[in-house]
Amino acid sequence: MKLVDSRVLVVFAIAHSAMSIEADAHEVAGFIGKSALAVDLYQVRCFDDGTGATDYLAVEISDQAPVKPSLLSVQVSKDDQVRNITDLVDGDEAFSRPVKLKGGNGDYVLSVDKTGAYEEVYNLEVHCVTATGAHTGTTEPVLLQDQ
Ligand SMILES: [Ca+2]
Ligand SMILES: [Ca+2]
Repeated sequence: MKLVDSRVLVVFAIAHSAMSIEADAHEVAGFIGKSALAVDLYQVRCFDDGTGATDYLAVEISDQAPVKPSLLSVQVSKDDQVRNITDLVDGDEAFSRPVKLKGGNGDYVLSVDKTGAYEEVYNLEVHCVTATGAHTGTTEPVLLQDQ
């Protein structure tokens, strides 16, 4: 009887940790090339992992060292809606304010661009959020275009 109990516990622990990972924010480390016209594209899917349906996708961007004159921005789009946010301070390790797009469950496209011809390193933080502010199902962002 004790054996059975511990097996159940192990299965529960694995399932629980998988859910926790799914519910956490997803961070992407990116690199964008020198061209002033360079754009990196990602796709993220929001879904109900049992926490609840998605109300909006929130994305933050952090312009990492080295410090360069160009500013980095991320646009979030779904259906006919687009929202933009820019990290105004390069190399301070702090993220921009979150850009939020109320698009429900489904696929969102993130595009990262910049204001000048400098190579840049950045991080993105991505969360699908319910109407009550809980983190819900968020897939690992897929890189669609790397420039
Ligand atoms: Ca930088
Ligand atoms: Ca910053």
